[in-house]
Amino acid sequence: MKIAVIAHTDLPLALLDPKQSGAEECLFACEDPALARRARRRGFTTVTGPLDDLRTYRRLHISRNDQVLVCLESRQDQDRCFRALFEVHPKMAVTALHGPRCVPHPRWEGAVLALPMEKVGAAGLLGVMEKASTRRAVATVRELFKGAERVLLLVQEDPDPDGIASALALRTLLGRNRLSAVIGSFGAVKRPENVSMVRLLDINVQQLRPEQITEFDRVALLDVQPLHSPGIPTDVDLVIDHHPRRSQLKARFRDIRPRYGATSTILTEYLLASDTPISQRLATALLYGIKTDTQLLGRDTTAKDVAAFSSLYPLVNHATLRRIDHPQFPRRDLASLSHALTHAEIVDDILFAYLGPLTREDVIPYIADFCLEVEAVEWSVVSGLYEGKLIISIRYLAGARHAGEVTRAAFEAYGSAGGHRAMSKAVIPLVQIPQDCLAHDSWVRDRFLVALHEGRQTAGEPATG
Ligand SMILES: [Mn+2]
Repeated sequence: MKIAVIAHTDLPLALLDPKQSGAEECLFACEDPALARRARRRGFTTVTGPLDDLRTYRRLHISRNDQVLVCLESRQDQDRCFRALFEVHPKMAVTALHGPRCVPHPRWEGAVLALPMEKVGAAGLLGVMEKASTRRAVATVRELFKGAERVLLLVQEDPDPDGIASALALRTLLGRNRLSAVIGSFGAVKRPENVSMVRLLDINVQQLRPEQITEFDRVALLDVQPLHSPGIPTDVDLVIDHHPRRSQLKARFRDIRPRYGATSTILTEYLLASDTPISQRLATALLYGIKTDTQLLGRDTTAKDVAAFSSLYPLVNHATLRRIDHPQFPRRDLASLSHALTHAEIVDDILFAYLGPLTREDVIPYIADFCLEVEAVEWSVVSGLYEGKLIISIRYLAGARHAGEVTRAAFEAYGSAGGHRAMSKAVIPLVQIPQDCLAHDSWVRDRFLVALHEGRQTAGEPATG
């Protein structure tokens, strides 16, 4: 993409730096040779010629995918320019930056986007002021941890990607390593995706007992506050979080932004504002933190989360990210998988598969996703045994029914059950399954078919066999 500026004054030279613009070439068209010289010194390729002469615009060699900024201080000049410009490039995207006394004539409304000068100034200014206040916050945080020998970066009891990434970012911001700033939790990293995150990114999350807090000179809470889980101290040095503020909290530094989708977004702003280099590993962790907390920028997302996500995206190791998100299938479960697929039962458009005992729970939803790919299958109902519980993952392709409601109707009486329109889950402790149940697979199938059938009847749909 090229950017072409058409101007009479130096103003665009102050606003636009070709090196920072991201454009492959920045062009500058004007009538005054002295102005053209100044533009060349700034890194623009210049074209000098009358602004109502078609040849001037031909010499720009721009096409429809390029962008034009017109910055002329009278309507008369604008009209001369637009007439000639659109004669040469009829479909060009044109923005007219203008002062209060030279709003482009309404006849150009469809073709030219009018941008009042004061708007550009305000947007840029507010962004810079925000950066200034973030820089101050970073300086305060660094001051607070200066001289401390051992720092604890405490995350939630079931450490999640947002908490872990935020702790890693704070450690980087403080210029510390894994010995001088320990990432700690009162629980273990449990979810399979989170386990692969810390393994693939080589992040050590230490499991601690609450009384071990006294071993540290400073304590920081990330993505967590007191009372979220027992043992989280109420009197700490720093809290950075995006959950609503807890009144019990006492902290020497506090940055709580409940509107943000992720704590990782706040830390990304800290790193960017302080020009702290972001390694590929850190960027991958932070992006994954934002991604999981916002469900891929879907839920509870603000423009800030999107901005942080976009800044991190080019720095990320996408192969690693993919491996975190798609945990490798355990070899030990391969036999149960092949057995389940061979014995999968298809009733109408519903596929039932039973995996038996498993070493990891996430295999079940993974296979449920996979089974939905089978020809003519609209529902997949995949179950398996994990840690004394029967776990059922349901996937639904079409739109008329609600997977969560059917799942609730089928299994609510025995355990937890529910979900969304297209995916749902039930977790049933084995002790809750009725004594007369002979086999888990047929029990799941029968309960599910009854619920689906009953739902169809109440919905007034024709029941199918
Ligand atoms: Mn979070």
